[in-house]
Amino acid sequence: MAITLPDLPYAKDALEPHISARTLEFHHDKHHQAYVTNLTKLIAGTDMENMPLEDIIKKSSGDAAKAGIFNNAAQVWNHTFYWNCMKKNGGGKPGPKLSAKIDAAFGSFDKFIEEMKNAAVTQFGSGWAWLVLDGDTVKIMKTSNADCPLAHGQKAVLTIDVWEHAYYLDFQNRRPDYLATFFEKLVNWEFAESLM
Ligand code: MN3
Repeated sequence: MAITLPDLPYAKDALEPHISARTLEFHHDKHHQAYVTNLTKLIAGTDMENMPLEDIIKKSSGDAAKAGIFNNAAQVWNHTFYWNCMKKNGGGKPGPKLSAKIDAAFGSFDKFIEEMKNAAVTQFGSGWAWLVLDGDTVKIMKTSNADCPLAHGQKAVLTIDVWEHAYYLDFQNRRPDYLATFFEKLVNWEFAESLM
């Protein structure tokens, strides 16, 4: 199974003025593509060459000798998932199934947003903030660099890329502004609900 770069699920300018076409040109066409290209080279001729991406992530996780494979494979997966977590005219509130889980876990939607933003803003350096499904319960997780819930037996429901390349052209160093915009204008709750 060849590892390929999936198309963005929207036009490059669909998220403007919040996330620019320029950011998506670099983020999707250069960064995401580079992870695909690197992974393809790293697994060529190995027993991982024909594995599904999820299996490559699980098999290479925690193996220091396969750190390069893990990092690139997880970044391929993470970015594909992240694109789906945003849409044109996003924002609003989750659907009924996810809302019920969020209320049960955090007390209220507003409290969840506060905690998710806090996780994302306190992720030191590069990484990701996630909402994950752990059994029947949702919880917040943050990961460094390429690490992802799949490597920890968790199911991702929503993610925010907090590597600087995700927001620097549009927000410079203002990560909190990027996070506020993500939840007010971009988040695709229909996608998250579809995973319940
Ligand atoms: Mn990124």
